[in-house]
Amino acid sequence: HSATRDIGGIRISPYACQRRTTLKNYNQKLTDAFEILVENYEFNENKEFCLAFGRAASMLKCLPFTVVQVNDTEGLPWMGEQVKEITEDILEEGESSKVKAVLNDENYRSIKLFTSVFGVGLKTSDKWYKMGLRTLEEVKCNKNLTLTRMQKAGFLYYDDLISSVSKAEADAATQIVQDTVWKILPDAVVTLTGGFRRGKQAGHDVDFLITVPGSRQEEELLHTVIDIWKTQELLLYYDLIESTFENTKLPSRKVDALDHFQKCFAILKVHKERVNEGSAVQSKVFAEEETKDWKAIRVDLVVTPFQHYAFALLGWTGSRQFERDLRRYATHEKKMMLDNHALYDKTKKIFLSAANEEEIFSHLGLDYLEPWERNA
Ligand code: 8DG
Ligand code: MN
Ligand code: MN
Repeated sequence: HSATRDIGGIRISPYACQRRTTLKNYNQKLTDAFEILVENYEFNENKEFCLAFGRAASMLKCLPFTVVQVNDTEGLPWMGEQVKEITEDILEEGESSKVKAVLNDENYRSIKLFTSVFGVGLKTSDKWYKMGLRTLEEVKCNKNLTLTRMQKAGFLYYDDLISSVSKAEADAATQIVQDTVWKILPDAVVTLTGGFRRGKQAGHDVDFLITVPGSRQEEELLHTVIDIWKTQELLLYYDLIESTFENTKLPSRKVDALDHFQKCFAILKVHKERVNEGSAVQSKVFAEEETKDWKAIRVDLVVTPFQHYAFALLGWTGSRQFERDLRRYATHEKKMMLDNHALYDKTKKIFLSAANEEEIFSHLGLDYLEPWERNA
């Protein structure tokens, strides 16, 4: 199952953290199909199948060639029977009946639609589906529902939030975050993380990591940032979560565990004049649409103490599949525990510190992967 194979001298490891996966995907037709299945199994809470198709998709993303026949995948890790069957259908018939069935499935379509609203997760979607609701209009008109503050914002800014964030918009958001943070603490380090750090040209949000080298001045920072944005009327929504981090805690065993840093999930008002798309299209849109000269953009801000910065950066850069495999690798191949805060060596019973990502890879005995090689 977890065999390794050589392709043109390139060793294909079952761990995504031992594969260089850039955004150049030669097998997008297959990986798109698998990711639809992953999503559907996620909705149905089938963890095993979720993992199986997720790993297969991630593996195909690193191949330096297009798979044209099932034989091309011979000996690759994670190519189980089910995966092979679907691969065969797509290669031979151009599509998979199983994937088509999912795309036409009423439950899948409803959950997909409902979870596209910021603040709506699986539980809420499931509830709405079981109430017989099928469209967002039906949800909005239903008088019996009480929406959370987050969901209200999700509906209010729905159109802006479902249209993906461009790199230019991410840069505009970065300017706003840096301007504000540096006004308060000029020494603070503000780093763009998430998909944009991996080189993606579009994303569903913009992720930032903030730290202050030296003293523990970071604790009040986020509160002050929020106050400033409020007076500037740039904050459409925010949820500030205080840190629950303790230095002595061992790294979490769970692969998908959330971290304990102070963070803020926000919707920022980004004025279109701040967005430099590098074309004349923008001003045209601008002229036709007189009423709204801004776009609502989802922003995640995470604040970390300086000594945990490298771990947080590695954790928040993603991709999710890369992170999962990195932790799995640490646990099973190194008897170490890794999470967004720290790395613990269970054999030596010590925490291994790191000033940058390179040092974490080195502690784990891994070749360093640049952020743009982590698109597993
Ligand atoms: P996208 O926004 O372009 O869709 O992709 P992304 O940037 O890769 O995904 P993301 O959902 O914004 O998450 C970025 C990384 O942050 C991802 O590898 C998972 C990681 N992450 C944490 N903690 C949390 C958390 O509490 N919420 C979310 N959404 N992501 C988290 O380490
Ligand atoms: Mn993101
Ligand atoms: Mn995010």
